[in-house]
Amino acid sequence: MSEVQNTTPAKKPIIFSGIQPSGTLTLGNYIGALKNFSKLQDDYDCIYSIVDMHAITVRQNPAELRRRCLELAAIYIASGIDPKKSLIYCQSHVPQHAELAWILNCYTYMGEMNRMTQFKDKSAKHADNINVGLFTYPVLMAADILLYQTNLVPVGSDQRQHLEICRDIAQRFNGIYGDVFTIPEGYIPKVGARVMSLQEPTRKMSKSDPEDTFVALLDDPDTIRRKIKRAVTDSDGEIRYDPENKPGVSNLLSIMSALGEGDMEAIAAQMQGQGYGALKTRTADCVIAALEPLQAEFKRLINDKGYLQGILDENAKTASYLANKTLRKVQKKIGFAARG
Ligand code: ATP
Ligand code: LTN
Repeated sequence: MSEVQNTTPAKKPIIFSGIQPSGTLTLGNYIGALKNFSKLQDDYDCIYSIVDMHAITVRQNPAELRRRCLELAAIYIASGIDPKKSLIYCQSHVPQHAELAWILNCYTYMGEMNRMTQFKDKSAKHADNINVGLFTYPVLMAADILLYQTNLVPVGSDQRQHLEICRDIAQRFNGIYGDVFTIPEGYIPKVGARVMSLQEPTRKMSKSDPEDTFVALLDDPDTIRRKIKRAVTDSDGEIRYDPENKPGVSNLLSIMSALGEGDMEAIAAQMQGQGYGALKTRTADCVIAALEPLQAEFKRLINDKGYLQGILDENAKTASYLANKTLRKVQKKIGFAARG
């Protein structure tokens, strides 16, 4: 008897990630996260959210927040994410995120949240608005990830601790109710997982810091050149990869490496005997060339608001359908009354 051929295509593993529309995207966001999003879309079913609910843990101007959400959709697409292959949508359009986050809040301990370093950093930065949302931010992030039975989460290394807590919450829940959630893994780049500030190279480059500390994805070539020229280095004059002792120079070397110039030591060896001026010129050339195609595509897309809105609307429906499957399962497991 011949075997029946299974014609159902194998289900691809699932990727979920999100970026906050909390400011102009930086080179750090690009190298640490965004650059990898489009690369993964052939081998995974990818879901990329514009996490506006996370963004409001810090006070936002309403008109700007609305504009930035649409801009982030355009940036996602301009970076190569194909909205026909991957889902791009606003987190606030899919109410299941908030619903699952509430449930998971009841399975997360104060002590766990108290250990989160991002909460400590952000409370210090926004001492006038240390709200409860900022405190439970990682629980909402866990809900984002777990709703879609995510296998892999591409993020920069600053999100490692949040991913760990997400896995802990999922394992705790599964321990009580059986295998409800897939336990996700992080996908953190080897080079460029933590791009440093141009002005204080011992701190992470961040989109909510002052302008001169970061390169914005949409900065024009002159601005990029100027910002990189002014980047803080050191006074010993030697081009060498040594993040401990030479954080500024090492940051420029890893930016180039992440953008495809080879490994840091090799670039440093090629540039032996040259000064920091040459290093900065080469870094700027490399960044400008890497961002140029994205910027051109962004300019085209941002003028087509109807198209962007259509994608967000359509994809939110699909995301909501997928999210509902997990949410219903969770509600049933914990004993919420059945619906008629
Ligand atoms: P904010 O300053 O508003 O907290 P952010 O710049 O840290 O924002 P997020 O929206 O929180 O950006 O992060 C989006 C993605 O970019 C995450 O995967 C995060 O790990 C990554 N990322 C952020 N900053 C860097 C950086 N300096 N280097 C590498 N990856 C980064
Ligand atoms: N907290 C993340 C953004 C984020 C996220 C997610 C990333 C929110 N939800 C789910 C990956 C998966 C940050 O970068 N600050």
